[in-house]
Amino acid sequence: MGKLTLLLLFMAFSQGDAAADGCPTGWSAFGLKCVKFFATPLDWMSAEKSCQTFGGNLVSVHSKAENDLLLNMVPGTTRTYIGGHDAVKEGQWMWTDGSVFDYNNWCSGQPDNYANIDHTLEINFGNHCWNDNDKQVQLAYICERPLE
Ligand SMILES: [Ca+2]
Ligand SMILES: [Ca+2]
Repeated sequence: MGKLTLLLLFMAFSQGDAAADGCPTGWSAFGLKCVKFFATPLDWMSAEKSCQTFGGNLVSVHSKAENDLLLNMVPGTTRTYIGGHDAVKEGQWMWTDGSVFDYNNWCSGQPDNYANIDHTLEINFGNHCWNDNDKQVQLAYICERPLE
């Protein structure tokens, strides 16, 4: 790359609309990440791909405090995807961002692998707990991206 190209790249990064908390406008600080709720329903894979366009993934959750923060972003009873799945191996839950699956808030009786097609994770089911769901169902979703 030429010096001018590098300079333009530097300016592009420098002039981003990052807020004081290190997150772009419309995104909220969430530990060492930024998160945003997207109301337009998508199937789970399309939701993950949408998050990837922002350099992120569907959000992962690692504590009750984080789970509560996310639930506060979700309007009312809106069912909402996050990044958990057991699509690789039944019953082996993983996060799309590669972090360890070390916390859960499953609803009573869930995950039930209903009809053997429930392999993706929604966060605001029933009494605001987690459900494994059919990935084709279109739901709202929450993305995460790194701090800037
Ligand atoms: Ca499953
Ligand atoms: Ca289920």
